[in-house]
Amino acid sequence: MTSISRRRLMFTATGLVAAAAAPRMAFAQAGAAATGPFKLDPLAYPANALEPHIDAKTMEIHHDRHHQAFITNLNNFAKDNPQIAGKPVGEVLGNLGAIPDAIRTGVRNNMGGHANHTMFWQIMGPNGGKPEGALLAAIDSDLGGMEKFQADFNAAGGRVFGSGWVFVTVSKDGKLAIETRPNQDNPMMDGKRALLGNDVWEHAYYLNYQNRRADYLKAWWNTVNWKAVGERYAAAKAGTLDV
Ligand code: MN3
Repeated sequence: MTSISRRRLMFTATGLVAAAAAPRMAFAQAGAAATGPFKLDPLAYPANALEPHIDAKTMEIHHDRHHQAFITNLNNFAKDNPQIAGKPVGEVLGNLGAIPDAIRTGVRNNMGGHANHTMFWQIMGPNGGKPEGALLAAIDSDLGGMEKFQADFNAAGGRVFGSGWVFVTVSKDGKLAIETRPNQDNPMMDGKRALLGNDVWEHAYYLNYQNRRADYLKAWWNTVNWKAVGERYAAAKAGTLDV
């Protein structure tokens, strides 16, 4: 995430904002009714930019409705629990035990969903290139090279029962691992970070691929923005990767 969007996630429900983030806040409010501290960033590319691998309608429904629902739910929780908007998302998800019982599951699901989808939009894009440099070296040493990595990742995504995510997690020393999570859980919930991840909820692929998750997993690689993933890898090693 950029530093500006990270600051935006730190807005308090009292409306106090970091000065540097104020212009973006004003822009966001001009575009849609302000309903709370959590905001949905627009996609950085057109909804049809990932066709034919992911169709525009799927992207619109996924971003504008599914991700927006997490934001709306978080803003509702924040009305009575402004503390959930007062810290970076990674800190809140890393300490869910501090969240009141009544909203803990809701925060887990909706803030996890917000974090997962923010990452997901960021690591996709048209003309995504190929992994390079330190990232490619880590893929070779930790995941057995691109071919094995992609086959193992697709297999792990295929094994997720019901709804969930398949991730590549990255440790602070840059070590990579393929891991899955159920529902909208995120590696930040156990102190890790997602380098990249693919959404294997049916809403991510059902319009185009129906029940053929394996075909979606295979095609999805055409949408990955390796430049963005490389930047996330560098940020993870620097300790600055947020969601
Ligand atoms: Mn989704």
